[in-house]
Amino acid sequence: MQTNPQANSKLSFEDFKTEVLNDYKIAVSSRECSLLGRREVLTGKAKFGIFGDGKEVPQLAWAKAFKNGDWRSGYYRDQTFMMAIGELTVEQFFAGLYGHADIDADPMSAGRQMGGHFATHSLNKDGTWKNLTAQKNSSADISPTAGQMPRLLGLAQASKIFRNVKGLEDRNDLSINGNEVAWGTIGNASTSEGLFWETINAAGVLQVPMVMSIWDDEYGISVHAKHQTTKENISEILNGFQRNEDEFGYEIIRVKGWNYGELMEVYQKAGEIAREEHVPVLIHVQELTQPQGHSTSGSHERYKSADRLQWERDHDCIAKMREWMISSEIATEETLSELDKDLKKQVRDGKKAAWEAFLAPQKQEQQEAITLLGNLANSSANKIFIEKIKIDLSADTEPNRGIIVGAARRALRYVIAETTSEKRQLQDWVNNYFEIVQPKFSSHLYSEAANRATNISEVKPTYNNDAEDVDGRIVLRDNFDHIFSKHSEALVFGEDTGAIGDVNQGLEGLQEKYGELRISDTGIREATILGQGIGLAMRGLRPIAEIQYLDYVMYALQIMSDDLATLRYRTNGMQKAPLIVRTRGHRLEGIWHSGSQMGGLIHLLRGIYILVPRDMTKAAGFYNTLLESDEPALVVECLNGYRIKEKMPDNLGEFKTPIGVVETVKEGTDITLVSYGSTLRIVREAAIELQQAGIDAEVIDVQTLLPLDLNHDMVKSVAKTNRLLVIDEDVPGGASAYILNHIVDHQNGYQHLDSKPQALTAKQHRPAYGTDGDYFSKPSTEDVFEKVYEIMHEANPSDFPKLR
Ligand SMILES: Cc1ncc(C[n+]2csc(CCOP(=O)(O)OP(=O)(O)O)c2C)c(N)n1
Ligand SMILES: [Mg+2]
Repeated sequence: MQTNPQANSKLSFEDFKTEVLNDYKIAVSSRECSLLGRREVLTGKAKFGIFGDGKEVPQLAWAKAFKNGDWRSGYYRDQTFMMAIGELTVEQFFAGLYGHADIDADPMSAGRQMGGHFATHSLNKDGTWKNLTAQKNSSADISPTAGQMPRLLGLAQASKIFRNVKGLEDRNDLSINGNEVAWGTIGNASTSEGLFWETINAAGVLQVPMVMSIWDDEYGISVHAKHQTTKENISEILNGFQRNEDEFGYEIIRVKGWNYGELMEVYQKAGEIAREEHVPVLIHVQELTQPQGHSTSGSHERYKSADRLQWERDHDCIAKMREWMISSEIATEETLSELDKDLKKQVRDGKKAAWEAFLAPQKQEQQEAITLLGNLANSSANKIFIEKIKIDLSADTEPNRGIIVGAARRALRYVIAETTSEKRQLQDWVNNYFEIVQPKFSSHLYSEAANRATNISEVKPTYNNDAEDVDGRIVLRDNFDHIFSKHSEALVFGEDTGAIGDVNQGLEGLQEKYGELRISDTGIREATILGQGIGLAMRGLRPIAEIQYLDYVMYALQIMSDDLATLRYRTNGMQKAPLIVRTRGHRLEGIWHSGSQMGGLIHLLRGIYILVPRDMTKAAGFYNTLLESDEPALVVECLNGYRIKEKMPDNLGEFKTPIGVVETVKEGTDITLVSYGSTLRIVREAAIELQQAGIDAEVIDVQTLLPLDLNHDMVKSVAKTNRLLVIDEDVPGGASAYILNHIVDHQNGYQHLDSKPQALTAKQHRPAYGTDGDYFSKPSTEDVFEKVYEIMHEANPSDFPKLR
């Protein structure tokens, strides 16, 4: 791309003009979308609008430097970029704004995300990878500001892995020699978030091909830079990251966001540095504006001074580009005005087409409902009431689906006592409607492909006659060895994961064998360890991100919940990140390092599997299962289990623990005890003691909390014993309440119960330190024994007299 018309021949000046004009068209078209988009919200056709106006010109420059195979991780201002790379049309823009629940109409999210959240498709509709190096890629946006940063790190690091790790050379569908750049964008105010700083530091340490653009318009909604950024200048305070001859770091560049020529040069240069040298680049794009203010929720006249508003009008990037085009004789004022008019019309037409396409299926469904309501009215004693519902529905010229099916559902109440074929028809229509429409809003939380994790069958560990008893961590370590030799795309990273092979030596010696890129140490930065994993997984690698202790998952929890857990859902199954998060938790010592906050996790992480293996063989089996599939999971190893002896299986790397399947570890007839993880050992001990007291308990290990007991085996046990106690070391009302609810309600266990179903949990507070801290904070063998005994006493006081 030439940027200096004076220096060129006549012919190339013509080419240059065409290119600039084409860019201008994209910018104006994008601006028009923003202007009309706001009107659509204010007139009630769309719910909320946040647009890219004022940020158009730098995005044209970025799009030119962005190559096939590259990745974007950005935020809601990037519509012009998406249009410039050919991944967003005017109709699609408006389909997104209206929430059109069809992936072909709104390829960003099938209406699940508000407009301004962009994505491309990494997967085919059958769940298989597309050729990612033959297309331009955008990871799916999330709304929390700076939430795009951690994943950006992994997207960039993947290029480094592909370039330097042996065994991946033939994956040209995922990378071509690691030449891909990951491009991030963020608003100036969002650089105040910790995630921004954590990512910037980590990318500097890792030296990954990442180009970070900061769109600086001096505001974050109403809050000025003076409240956001020290010295009001993000690139100035990042100066210490600048690389020099002796030290690695960043290339930091500043540029004015309305200067088309300079922007073109800067983005070309940034792309080259990142792509060729694998060095991160930071571009501070200054002097940007917000012509319509932040979003449709407010007006910036309330908080910007008249001077500032005038300055923004004077520095509008499109107006500036236009002036420059006229003064450099690229186009005349008249040509551009004509063009503006045409573009306005094109956008209006696109908007209209999108609205009609959005409404068409709903109008058809409305007609179906009206016909059926009419038939029902004519056949019913309550005709007058049903007729009224029908008339109201017919009067709605722009009906949404809730209105349509709501009318049909309310009408059915008037014919409860009637039996007619018209009633049957409407009932069938409503039921069928939910079958078709509900998945539009609820599908793809987990994989729906044939190789989904819950479809991977169990393979039991097998043992030689002379199988050795070893520390649990040896089973894990030797199984990981098999994993890394079998899957060249697998890698693990975390704090102390590399050189010493994790704090419990479950990866001992593996860095020497597989190299520092595949078995690696990271800084203490849980959120970006997680993000690293997400980005690597989105690019087709199989990362295992290690969070040293379950207690410190809290630092990564926001990213797990907002980004990883929603990825498949928010893209309607068009992107995936099969990341395995490995951690260790449950009882050890103290307020931290003893965490078992499973209730919190299972509620915040729907979309991720949560696996709670009771020993290291089970844990290893989960890793083997997960690597056969492609879904994200959190595996919580028992922190107090690494030195406990387990028999060494002879089918390492092959045995698989099934996901969503419980295991009965002791059969019994008097009561069902359900537990998991470290607590299960205590429950098993208690069961032996109970046996001696004449109580025959059945003990079930749930093994996986998400999903829980897909085969409904737990209720079969309750049907036999008629009594139920769930035991765990979470707080009262945590995961134990979730399990109880599952058995009693979801599995209809209430029908079989002769005693009140109960839970035995840890205390409300966190566990105190030391042996007694543990005893008086978490359930002990005596607690389990006595709780079970109390239930039996209540049922049968003569056989089980009061204990204490
Ligand atoms: C974590 C989080 N906090 C608050 C918000 C609400 N919010 C949305 S945009 C925004 C301001 C962002 O400003 P900036 O990063 O400068 O981007 P700009 O909109 O100015 O381009 C805020 C506070 C959010 N989305 N996420
Ligand atoms: Mg801003």
